[in-house]
Amino acid sequence: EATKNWVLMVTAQCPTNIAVIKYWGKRDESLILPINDSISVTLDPQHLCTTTTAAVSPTFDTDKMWLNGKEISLSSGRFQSCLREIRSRANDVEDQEKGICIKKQDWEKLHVHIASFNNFPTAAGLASSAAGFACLVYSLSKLMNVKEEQGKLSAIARQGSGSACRSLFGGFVKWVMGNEANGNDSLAVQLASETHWDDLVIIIAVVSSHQKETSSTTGMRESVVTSPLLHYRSKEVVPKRIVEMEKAIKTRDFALFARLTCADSNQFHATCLDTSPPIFYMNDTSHRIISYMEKWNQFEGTPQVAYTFDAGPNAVLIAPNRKAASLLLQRLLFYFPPPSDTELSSFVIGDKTI
Ligand code: 2P0
Repeated sequence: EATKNWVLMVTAQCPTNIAVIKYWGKRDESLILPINDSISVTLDPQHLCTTTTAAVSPTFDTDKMWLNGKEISLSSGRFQSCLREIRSRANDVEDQEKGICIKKQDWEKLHVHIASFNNFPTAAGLASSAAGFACLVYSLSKLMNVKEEQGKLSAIARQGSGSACRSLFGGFVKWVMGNEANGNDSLAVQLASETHWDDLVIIIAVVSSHQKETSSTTGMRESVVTSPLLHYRSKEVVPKRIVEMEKAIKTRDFALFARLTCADSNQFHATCLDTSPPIFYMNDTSHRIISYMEKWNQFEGTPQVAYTFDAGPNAVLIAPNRKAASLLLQRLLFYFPPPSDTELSSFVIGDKTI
């Protein structure tokens, strides 16, 4: 008689991603299907990443999850979709050393425990759901010996949170909106690997770590219903920008990359302003950063830095290389001087020490 006290577990790490052509708006709320393609860059795994351990044992009597040590509910449709989709693709798993043999059909009865940690503040508006759902889906797929290729897994992560599908790949990633009603073709594809343009340096200036007032899910729903600009953007602007951005990435054309990234961030925030009632994600400090960066780029005649802002006031600044990044840091320190007793690894922008 085999022992029932075994636990089998898998740990995975997944970085977050930053969109340079933004996703904003769904055409299907429950399957999470977007109204336009988007493109992102995946960060290095040592920064802003989620680590998730998924475990299975015959002694577990329900599925459970902990986030940063606190138990959270798995009852939402998003968690349930991810769990259901992964379970339905599970395969036999054998660990001879431990004397474990799980048959494909056993997975329907077995329960999982999932523990997830973010190495960054969850509430800081730094795309925690992207890394979180990508890591959840990936760790479960390894635990259950799911054999789907990464693109298919991305379509499952998408059902947890749209932007999560892009975190299944490193480097530059495109989320193809797809056109099938079942969403099977709405998935991520890698445009370029993490080594293709590894001179780029990404600096995140935490302007405020307060939780945002309007969640992305709610915000984009309101934009779809009320913003004429959003529909113009998704039909007329984004398709052309996607082609241009792919070209900029392929040829490592920083000037083109920076122009498109800044323009797309600004148009995304314009659609937020065009929403009724208007949504303000950026604050005065964000606006000051934009104007400093624009002035610098204009002064030099060619872009030195790209900026982009998501559903919050924090700035994501992208420099073409380490030299430009150090000049950028000098500028940030000049405009937002830290108090004299601050260690140089952290400084103050707006109301928050980072
Ligand atoms: C993006 N954002 O492309 C855009 C830009 C924020 C601004 O994806 O409802 O958390 O879970 O699909 O993915 C944030 O939205 O929304 C987001 P859901 P998600 O990165």
